[in-house]
Amino acid sequence: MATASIKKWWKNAIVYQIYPRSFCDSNGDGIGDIPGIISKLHYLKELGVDVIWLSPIYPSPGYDNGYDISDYKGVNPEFGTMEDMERLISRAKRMGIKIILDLAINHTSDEHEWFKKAVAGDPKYREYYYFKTQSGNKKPNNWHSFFGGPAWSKAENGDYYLHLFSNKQPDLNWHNPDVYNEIADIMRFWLDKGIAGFRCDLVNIIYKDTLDNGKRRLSLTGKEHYLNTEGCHELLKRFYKDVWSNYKSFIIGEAVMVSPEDAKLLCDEDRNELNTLFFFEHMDVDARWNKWVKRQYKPYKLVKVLDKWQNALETPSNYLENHDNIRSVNHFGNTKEYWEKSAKLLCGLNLSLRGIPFIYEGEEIGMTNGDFRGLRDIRDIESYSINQSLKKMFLGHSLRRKIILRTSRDNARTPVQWDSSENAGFTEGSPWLKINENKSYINVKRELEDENSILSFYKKMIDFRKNSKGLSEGTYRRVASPNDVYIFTRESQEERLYIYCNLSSYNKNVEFYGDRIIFGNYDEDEQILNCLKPYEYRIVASNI
Ligand code: TEU
Ligand code: CA
Repeated sequence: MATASIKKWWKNAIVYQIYPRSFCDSNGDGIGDIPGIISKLHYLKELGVDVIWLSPIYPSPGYDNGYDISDYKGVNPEFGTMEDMERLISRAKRMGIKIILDLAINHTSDEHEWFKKAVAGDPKYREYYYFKTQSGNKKPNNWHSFFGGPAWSKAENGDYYLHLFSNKQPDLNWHNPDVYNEIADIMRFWLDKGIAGFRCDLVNIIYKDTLDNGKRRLSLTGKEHYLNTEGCHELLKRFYKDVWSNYKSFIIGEAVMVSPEDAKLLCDEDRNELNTLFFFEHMDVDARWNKWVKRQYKPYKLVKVLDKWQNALETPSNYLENHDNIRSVNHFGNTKEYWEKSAKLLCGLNLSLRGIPFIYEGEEIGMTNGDFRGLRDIRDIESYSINQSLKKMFLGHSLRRKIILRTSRDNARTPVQWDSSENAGFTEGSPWLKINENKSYINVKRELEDENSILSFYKKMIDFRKNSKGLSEGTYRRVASPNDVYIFTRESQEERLYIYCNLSSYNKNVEFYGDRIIFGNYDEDEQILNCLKPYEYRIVASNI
């Protein structure tokens, strides 16, 4: 019993994602860094965070903000030194906070030594990637890249290489045992330094079973050759046996395009692969055929998808926001009339679900999408690629501008708003990405002082969850409810909690179960019998 609970220390953790570039800048160069993170550890501790997931901190030319890694055993000088990193790990440890790193192992940067040696003709390193010699300009196959356009580009040696993301991110060849050994070694290197695990980027697409042409599709032609392959499962089992289980590490996979059935094969406990994973289906409820072409968001669809995943996974990972999507309050809330109320509702929802809650930097103060003036304010490589693809489809500037400003990943990457000063307390220099003008109101300092703020609500909610067996360990069951309202129970041996979430901007009549309201974002005077106000969140308890 004891070993089991030590092994699964992460099961009740509150995880906070830091996008280092945008978190806190300590030296005035406009870029967030590790000393900046260290300076905010007490803030995170106060919030109730148990685990920090750091988006990549390794050396990188930065075309994809660090998801293009050029040295897996180093620290990006923009972020600090290895000593800074060691200091962060030990300080956090002293405060009872664990650190997990982001590991992008589907691809490296094209500036990684391995790739450079490969292009220079070293036969050993050529086998680390997928190179193809072709006559003429015919690409080796018809696969698409995730960022739009073909998945093959020509290297300086004239050969084509595969890249499922940008041409600055060549895919690793996981058929080669040397690649496995290198990455296992890198994982041990960091685990020996005291980190607690990894968030493995794109982990379900690393192993390509063949390089044959794919069935032609509107986007991502070729995907049947690399999604959730048997080879991928074998690699994960090997990592689990050779590395992860020896360190009792927490391994969360980012799994693209998975159904619950695919996901279970990647993270059910008896499979000995991942501990849990990020699925995407709920983030795409308003996507038409990809996330750049949106349809109107319908809350009942979100409810349906969340319910499906709550029932499917042993330990779901719950999140409403990250560095690849727009801000959750823009996505699922109402920033016009109910900014505060809807941000609190989303907090309540995320922290009431069964599984591990993830909070993304700035979400806890209700940060909103960037207020970019035009495409010139955008830095994201994905937005640039999409712009190029849209141009090829003859879309005019104003339409492209509209699409990109609405969906760009930079919306969630604007610097964290610490106070209302000119650069929001993020930097003393000039920030790498435009800071939102609403910093004058949406900022940590003001919200710390206001007991009714979104931030105060997060603190109370985290505290509530930690002290509630029902929320942290209980079972989950959905209760029938009107459209756009999500009602479910969380039940432990002692208590049954009814969670009410009105995800709409309208009053909703509901039936209340349980006998006493114990938590929520409602206003005492405003309460109406048998009715949830817009974006109202409530927990009603009953003893068992
Ligand atoms: O994301 C993978 C991924 O699925 C997203 O890139 C997604 O396809 C994209 O955001 C669609 O808009 C991971 C990282 O989280 C992301 O930041 C990186 O750009 C990507 O991998 C490539 O390494
Ligand atoms: Ca800096």
